[in-house]
Amino acid sequence: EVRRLRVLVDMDGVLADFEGGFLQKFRDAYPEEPSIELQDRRGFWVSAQYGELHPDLCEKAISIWESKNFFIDLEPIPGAVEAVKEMVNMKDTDVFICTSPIKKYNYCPYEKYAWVEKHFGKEFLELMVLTRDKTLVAGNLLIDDKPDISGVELYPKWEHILFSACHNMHVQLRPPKRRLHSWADGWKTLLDSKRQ
Ligand code: DGP
Repeated sequence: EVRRLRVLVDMDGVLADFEGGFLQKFRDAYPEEPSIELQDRRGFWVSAQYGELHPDLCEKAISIWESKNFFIDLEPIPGAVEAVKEMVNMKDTDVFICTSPIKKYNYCPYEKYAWVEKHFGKEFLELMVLTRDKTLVAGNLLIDDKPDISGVELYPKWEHILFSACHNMHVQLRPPKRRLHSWADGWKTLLDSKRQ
């Protein structure tokens, strides 16, 4: 008898380059406004850091990801598509794409499905989990770039692996919390460490 390993993979910042796509579209939309280089990003919430630059910039930032075609146009994170395609074909491994849509629902949920179909193919639509509360989803691993993941379940089943992103590079992890630095980092070793 083999226990299967269930891996939950986040979308924005892990599969899709939300930060890069945001910066490019923000600069195109507001060429006269200041913006934040990726290396200077701090904190998960983009709108919070832009709001500190100038109060008007909070809602201007939000207008970018609330726009049609923002999510579908995101570029894949380097190595992500190859890694996840390989992961789904691994023995005794189940993979789900676990993502929180923004609350303005006009485009985001539709475009997240369309993005997965575009970059992975129709079969991968079966793996989609859209939820605003990832603590409800049971899995062995959650690979996610958000440093603090909380919700109504105080004891989530998964171990959160922090996927490195421009905004979390300086976050000091509390042991035994672990990072995956990129898709070129040892994700197979990480999966193996959870198998028994
Ligand atoms: P997830 O990566 O699955 O936890 O989804 C978080 C979503 O929130 C993702 O689409 C990125 C987006 N996001 C990033 N910064 C902000 C922000 O400042 N405000 C809001 N409302 N959403 C943000």
